[in-house]
Amino acid sequence: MDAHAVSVTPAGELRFAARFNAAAAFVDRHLRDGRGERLAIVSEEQQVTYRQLAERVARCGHGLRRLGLEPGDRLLMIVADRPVFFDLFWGAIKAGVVPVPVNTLLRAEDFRYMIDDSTARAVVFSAAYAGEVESALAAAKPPAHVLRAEEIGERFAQERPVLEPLSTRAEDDCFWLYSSGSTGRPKAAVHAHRDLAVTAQRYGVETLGMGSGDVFFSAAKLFFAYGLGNAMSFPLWVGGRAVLAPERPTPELTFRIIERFRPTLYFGVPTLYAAQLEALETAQPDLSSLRLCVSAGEALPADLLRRWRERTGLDILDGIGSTEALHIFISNRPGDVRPGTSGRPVPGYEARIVDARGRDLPPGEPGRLLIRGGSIASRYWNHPEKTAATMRPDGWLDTGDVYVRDADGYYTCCGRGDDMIKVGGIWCSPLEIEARLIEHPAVVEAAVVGLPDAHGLIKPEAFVVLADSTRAGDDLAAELLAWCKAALAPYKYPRRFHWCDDLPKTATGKIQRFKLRQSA
Ligand code: 3UK
Repeated sequence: MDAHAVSVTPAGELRFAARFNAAAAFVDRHLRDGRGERLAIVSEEQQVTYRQLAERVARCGHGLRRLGLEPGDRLLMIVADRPVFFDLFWGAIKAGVVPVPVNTLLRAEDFRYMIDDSTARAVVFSAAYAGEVESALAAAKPPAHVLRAEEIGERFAQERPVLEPLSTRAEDDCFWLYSSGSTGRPKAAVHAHRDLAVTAQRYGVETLGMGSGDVFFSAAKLFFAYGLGNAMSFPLWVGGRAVLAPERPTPELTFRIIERFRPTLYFGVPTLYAAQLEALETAQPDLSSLRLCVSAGEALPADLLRRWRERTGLDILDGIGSTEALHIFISNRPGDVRPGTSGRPVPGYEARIVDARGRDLPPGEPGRLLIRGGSIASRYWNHPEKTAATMRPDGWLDTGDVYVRDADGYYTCCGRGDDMIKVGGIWCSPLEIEARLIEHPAVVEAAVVGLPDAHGLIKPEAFVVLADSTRAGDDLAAELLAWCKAALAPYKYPRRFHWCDDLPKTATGKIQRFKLRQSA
């Protein structure tokens, strides 16, 4: 097998050449395959062909080396969704440098922590984040190099446009992604070269059915493992086209981009689908280029999917992924969607649901979700205990999620392990109550958390965002209570309603239930 080649066996297994550098497979391969003049990236600012991309990546790799970065050194990237993100990410990988893209929406203290935790040799950031990043740099142990993303092109313009990829193995460390849990500091999951190829093939090709004709638009940004796959590694794996937009993803922005660049695949998160649906009450964007929508990051309520289908005629494939697994490992399939579920394991992944003692549970019984497959991070950087607890030596990853499998093999999310509520000794999923609440026309968003009652017993309480905030009050509370009791098991109703203007969320749109618990 040629160096950096990868083949797919009839069973779908990926076989890697003894020498495999992901940048060769995702970027350089297209020049040999005659795709050099095709567009790899389009945006409102810039277009990049596969040939230009390969040259920019090579220059970047040379430039990083010239600065003195060596194989294994970390390059912390706080970079907006623009083509230079690709240059830096793949240029680093080609040179053996480890790119560490981080959430651009974080604050100075988070960046400070990541600069120190990663002992990054270089930090590169986009101008938009200068305020927070400069404060972080002032407080951190100084990295050897601080680079501006806007200056990379010019700075490395004189470098050679060809670079032999560092001779790595498929299982060698390739890049890191920080994973922010609900508690404690973020931890960096260390991913290998092969993880990018496995997710692109197993989920992208075999589950989504993506091909070279697809145009990919992800509302989730590149710094998020979800966006990194959707808008970068997936299109590059098949020689398709990525659509980038650096702005905050609002319904207006996503509609404008879809009309202008006519993507075939759109990747969003439930909160944004909800906002888009509201916007569709008045706007009539042309969504006819889309063949499929994808949702991940948190469970997509069945009612949201139903309304999206009704409004747009398009399906949304909900799937669960994680930073540790790199991308989606349980998913609905085109033509096989069970609303309210995450679907079935993606080819190449196995899933188990176990009790507190690690014993497998039968269908219908909720338990901890474990998964195994070819894209799981080897470890958390510098956290041997957390690695041992999460990425088990037998290959199983503890997702921290509580799931239930039905008799047909479909998996349904019951919430995070720590969000589940025991009511009268019975497991109760906050998501189930939330899903019911948002079916009510007065409710825009809802989050349910377990809070102690007068007896110190944990009971569900609801934090509710209303379409019309003047309706807040006892009458509406009574109405919502009856609404819940009409459709849910008797113990599954909110004991109290808290009216709020918005819900606390992570940068990637997940509701932070722990914050609601703390604030209450
Ligand atoms: C939750 C879901 C129900 C679940 C991600 C797609 O979200 C991603 O990664 P993170 O590390 O979070 C992982 C956790 O988020 N979750 C994600 N998707 C779903 N819960 N239904 C879903 N569809 O708690 C999981 O453990 O931020 C998503 C691709 C790559 C990703 N990294």
